[in-house]
Amino acid sequence: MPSSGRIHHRELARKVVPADVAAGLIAPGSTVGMSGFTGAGYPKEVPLALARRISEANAAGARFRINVWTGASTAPELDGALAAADGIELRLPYQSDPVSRQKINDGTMEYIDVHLSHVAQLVWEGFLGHLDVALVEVSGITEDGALIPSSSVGNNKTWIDQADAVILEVNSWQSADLDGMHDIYYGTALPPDRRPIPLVRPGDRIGERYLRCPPEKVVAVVETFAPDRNTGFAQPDQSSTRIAGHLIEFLEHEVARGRLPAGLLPLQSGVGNVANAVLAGLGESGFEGLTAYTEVIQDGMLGLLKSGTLTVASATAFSLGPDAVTEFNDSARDYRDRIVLRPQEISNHPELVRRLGVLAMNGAIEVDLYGNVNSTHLMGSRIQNGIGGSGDFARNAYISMFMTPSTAKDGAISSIVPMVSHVDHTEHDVNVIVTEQGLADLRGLAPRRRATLMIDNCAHPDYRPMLHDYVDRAQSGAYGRHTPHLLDEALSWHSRFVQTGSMRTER
Ligand code: 0RQ
Repeated sequence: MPSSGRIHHRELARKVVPADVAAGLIAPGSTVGMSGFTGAGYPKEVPLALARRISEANAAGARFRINVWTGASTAPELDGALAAADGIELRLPYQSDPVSRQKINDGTMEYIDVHLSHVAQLVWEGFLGHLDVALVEVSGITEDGALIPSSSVGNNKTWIDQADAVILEVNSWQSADLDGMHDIYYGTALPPDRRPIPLVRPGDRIGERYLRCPPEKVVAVVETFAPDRNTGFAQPDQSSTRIAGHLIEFLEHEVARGRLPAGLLPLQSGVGNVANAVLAGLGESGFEGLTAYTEVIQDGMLGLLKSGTLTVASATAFSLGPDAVTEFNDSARDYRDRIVLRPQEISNHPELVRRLGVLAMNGAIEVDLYGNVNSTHLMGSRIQNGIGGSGDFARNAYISMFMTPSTAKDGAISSIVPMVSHVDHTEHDVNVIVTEQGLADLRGLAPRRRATLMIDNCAHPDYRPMLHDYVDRAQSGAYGRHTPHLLDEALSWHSRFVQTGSMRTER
């Protein structure tokens, strides 16, 4: 019998089983849609039990692998354990686990890197194939059998709707005060039946409080008591603090010029330490009455909500370091009216991002002279994480900003390069680039003017002469002078790094 007191539906209470029994219901070759988004709300015990079963089967000579779909990244108990057991054939739509990353880059695990707002549509359309099982963490089950979501919503609605069978993990570690924070919109449809989504302010509630799930579809329920596990954020270093400073000065300038309202427009902030540092910086600036229409609520955003600088935040998940997760869990009730957690096709919806006029701030790996951005690949072929929601926001934002330190690997790599080695966000979707050196506002500038600004404002001084030299020679020698490139040299910085360990030349 259930012991957590979180399962109030009789029939579902009778379906409680140990994790290894539930894992036994997942057959080799299955496609499993799991909950989980940036280390929040992922199933914690069934994937571990499944990884053990897969390891044993594979050690005995079988080839037991499954396809894993989620909201976004999860944690070591899910991605790490299944990847270490060689149990994942195909992974989508986003991950940031080091073991998985290694397998993907070794070519032994397939990975499809998808815009996060597109996933549900791809599944409904049937492009991704059949979904066998939905494995979803919830924080409770009501008397009527409705599911109270946990610390992320992600694609859970779609998984439950589309899968043949549902396995639930009911995690009583999750705060009971999450109840009331979610807004599950059931109004989406495929064309030609789509209707406008009736959301005009970040805090609007347009859907239902709970996830719907026919009880007969549930084949097992597992009770857990386990924390969300996320890596902590580093204290902002000098570089991140300077990036934050430039960005905040830019926003203040836009307000002073009358191009943004005093309370700005809804903020979106991406993953990583730099993004978190910008949020910390906003807390110390004079801005008030801010709002967020974003994908994840990280430590910095929780801090802004706590101080009252941020009045409301819409997202699909939390992404909190260990201290912030405990703090939030102890005081979830205080935040309940100011946080709305939505399915990721709504939190990241292009229609809504464009209508609200979101100010998008995302991390870049490298940027080229003309403003094309690579967010995903190191040296053109090694995936780091994935595009995540950055494209959903950047393409549709009111102002699309990208941030990166000007160098990586102790200065051996310039993050400002002649041509990016992989393109995620094109020059047409990118407005502002920020490094610790300064900020380049590329709006309204033709390509050659952008190049000059990128070099003088954003590149590291050590690399400026090389970049100027490239542009000067390209302008006189290129096939065309609109976006001048020297084709033999455009990616030579990357190949030099691969060969010598540095992008620098003696020239
Ligand atoms: O490698 O760990 O081996 O040293 O790349 O670099 O500086 O730790 O990056 O944590 O700030 O993340 C773009 C990856 C930045 C992130 C990215 C090397 C560097 C290091 C990582 P090492 P940092 P950060 C919505 C928004 C896509 C998803 C997104 C990201 C490693 O922001 O994943 O935006 N974005 N989602 O040394 C070669 C360069 C390099 C480089 C850094 N120019 N060339 N290597 N590195 N610059 C939220 C969601 O979607 C969930």
